[in-house]
Amino acid sequence: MSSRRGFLQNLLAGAGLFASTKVFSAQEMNASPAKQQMQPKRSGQNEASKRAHGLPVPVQTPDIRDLPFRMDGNVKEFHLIAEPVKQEIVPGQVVDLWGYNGSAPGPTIQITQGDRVRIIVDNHLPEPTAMHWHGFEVPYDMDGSPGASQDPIAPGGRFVYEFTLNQQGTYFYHSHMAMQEMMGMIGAFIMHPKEAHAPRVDQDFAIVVQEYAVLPNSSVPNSMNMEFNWLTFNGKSGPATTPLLVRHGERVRIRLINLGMDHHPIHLHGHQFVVTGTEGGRQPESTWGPGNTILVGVAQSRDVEFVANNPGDWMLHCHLPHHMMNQMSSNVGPLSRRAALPAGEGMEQGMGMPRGGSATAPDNGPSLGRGMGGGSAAEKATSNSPLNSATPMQHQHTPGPQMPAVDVSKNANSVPGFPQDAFMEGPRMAMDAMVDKPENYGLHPGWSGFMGGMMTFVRVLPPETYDHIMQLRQKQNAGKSTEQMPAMEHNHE
Ligand SMILES: [Cu+2]
Repeated sequence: MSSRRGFLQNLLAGAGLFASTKVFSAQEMNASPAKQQMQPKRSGQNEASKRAHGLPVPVQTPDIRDLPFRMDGNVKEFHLIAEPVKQEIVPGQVVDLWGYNGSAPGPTIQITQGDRVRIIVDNHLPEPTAMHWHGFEVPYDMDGSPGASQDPIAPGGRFVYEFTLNQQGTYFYHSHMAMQEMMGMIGAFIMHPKEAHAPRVDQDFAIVVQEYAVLPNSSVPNSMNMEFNWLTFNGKSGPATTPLLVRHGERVRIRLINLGMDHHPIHLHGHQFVVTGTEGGRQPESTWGPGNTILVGVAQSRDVEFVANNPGDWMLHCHLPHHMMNQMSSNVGPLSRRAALPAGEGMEQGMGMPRGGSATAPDNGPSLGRGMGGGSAAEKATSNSPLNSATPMQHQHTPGPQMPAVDVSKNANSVPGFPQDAFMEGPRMAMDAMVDKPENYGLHPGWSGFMGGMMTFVRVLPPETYDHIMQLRQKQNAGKSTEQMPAMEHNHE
């Protein structure tokens, strides 16, 4: 993982703005304006350090690395490798996805408005791919639309994209093969303005939201499903998502990016925010209105900003109920309360469990009803609609005051629909330890039992706690080498 300081050095070296990076530390870059005013002015500050306060802070993508780059003259050169990846969504749940450079979503790319950028894309997939730069105003032959602006990149092949970027905002890159998108092939592409937007944010985060249908007995998502059981923020489901850490009083931006089959209403607890940007870039301040839920539609991005003026560990999550859960079918209903499920052929057939191979494998076609041949048309159309039912729907009148008193804790099983949220205290506590990391320091005991799917925390912390967690994180990262460019053979003519 490249450190923030490393990123800044690269960013600035690339932008060619400053000869020396000594003049501003990561701390100075992140200090809130209020905090800076309280600190006595240090001697030795020069023009550069004053100007540095006008630079945007680098974006953090929790659980996802930044893509490193190198300078080739005045060109920032990146190297993306489209490849199969093993993505651990929660501890023990490793899914076979397709992504870039070892993760899905792929690493985050950060550039500055005006940069000349070269991105070498290698295809290590067994089928053709093409890289589309979503919303980029680039020459047509750089658009990455297969069959139109270019031929697809063959397996083992390479395509070199190069363009100058004059936009700013929250963009993304993705494969332009539809079903490859459903396998995870997307990544954030942040275009920073040369000068930070006002009011300047102290913390800036990016979250890519994705969804997968991973059927029982399979590690490969069924890219044809319309209902999803694994919902992710940056390739992790709660409680494995890494919280967003901010100091009390800081101004925060969160950039949400969605590429999947659903639109996600993302909700923040404890604060009102304003929407300051879309996939088209910064929005004029006259459009900002308060809210606490933002619908991030498919192929859209939304930037929200707020002042973290309310201390606490605030949930940030998609509010679709099924998207706040993991592996929904095994969480709900009477079966979820059995210590061990009775095994048998009946369940396998009933749930359409693939036996070997993925849901997209040929042997599983008939059992999952995805035959596309003439035979499928012979199936009889059926409907469960009440309108077609022989018995008309009956209205039930609730007895109201005559309702007998029930001790629900003793008679839970007599309540139709029970259980919906079946948990046991033991596993809950154990899960806290399983997902332990510096960023989770001090969370409420048992917290992890209530986090699933597209859920994380915005932790608005006292400065001391924030600093303590940063120290813990530094300790944990000590000795880990920083990210290098992937090796490649490439000649510049
Ligand atoms: Cu959702």
